[in-house]
Amino acid sequence: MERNAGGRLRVLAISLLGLVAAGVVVLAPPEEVAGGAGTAASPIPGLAGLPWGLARIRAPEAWQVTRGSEEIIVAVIDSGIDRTIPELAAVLWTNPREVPGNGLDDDGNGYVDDAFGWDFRDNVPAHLRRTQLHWHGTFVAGIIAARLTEGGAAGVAPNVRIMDVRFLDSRGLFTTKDWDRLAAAVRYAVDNGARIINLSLYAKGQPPAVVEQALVYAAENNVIVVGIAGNDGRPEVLYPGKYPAVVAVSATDSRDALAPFSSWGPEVAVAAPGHEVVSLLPGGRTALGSGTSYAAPHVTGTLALMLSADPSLTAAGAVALLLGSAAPLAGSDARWFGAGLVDAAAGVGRAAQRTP
Ligand SMILES: [Ca+2]
Ligand SMILES: [Ca+2]
Repeated sequence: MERNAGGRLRVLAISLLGLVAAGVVVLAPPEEVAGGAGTAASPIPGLAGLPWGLARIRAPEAWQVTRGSEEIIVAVIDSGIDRTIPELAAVLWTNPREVPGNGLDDDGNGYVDDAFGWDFRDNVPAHLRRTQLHWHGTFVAGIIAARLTEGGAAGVAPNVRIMDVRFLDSRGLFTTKDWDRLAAAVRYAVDNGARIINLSLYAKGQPPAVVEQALVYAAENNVIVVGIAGNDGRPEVLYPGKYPAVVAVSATDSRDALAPFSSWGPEVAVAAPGHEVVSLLPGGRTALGSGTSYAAPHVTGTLALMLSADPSLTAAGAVALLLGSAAPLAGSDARWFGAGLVDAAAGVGRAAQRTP
């Protein structure tokens, strides 16, 4: 196992063990983030400063067509997003039919003052969190859509809009008591205009039917759900990535090898960079993180660019183009990488060609 076990990881690992010992069987993303201020990915020749993952999926070439449209909304169902980071504040979704802070459900969607998304952990509007944010959601959102900053992090689709839907707790975890929250979070994203949902989380064991029903609801409403293979490093894709309604993503390293922590199996749809990925922590520091949680946002961002290039694409149509344009990896096993490494330039190119 190639894990950069920094202090943060050790703290997290201890808490995970504590939960297992307590008989709580459902765990969420145990990715590690090592570093902080001053850490950065190794520069790519000719692309100095750009995170290697973005170069590898050919995001700069895709940006020649589009950097994303503000009409395309991506829901990040995760641990919440730090709204104070300028690179993310610029791309966060606002609910156009909800007046914040007036105590009224102006748009009648069942959520009072959800002007900036909803926090299903504290059950308050997304900007009124009561409990401390875990870094995971900020890191994931940054990979999808952070505005490029000099020498810092950048997202795949920096002009789309991110809907902040908090689900994971302050430790980045959830338990078996939370399945209804997850289903509600998925339905919220669908009902409020998301075209894509990023689900960088996994569970031990199979969720109850309410979760799959929500994911099928997303598919029926033309919403793509991108999930993860999991971080067990074993030949078993974990839920919810295992569901047919989810585009399951495995993680590669900078040599296009399957990352040692990445789970794999026949349900893997596509692979993306997930080892030592550059993104943002709450507060705005740049850091490296490793996990399938950070591979999925590369795919989510690519799909967001494709939908920006052609908003008339259906969810199924976009996924078919994504898989058809992925780059096969030499000597690969389809259970490792699915259709191959996500290729944003090819995917966006094909989507743009569809437009009359
Ligand atoms: Ca509302
Ligand atoms: Ca209101």
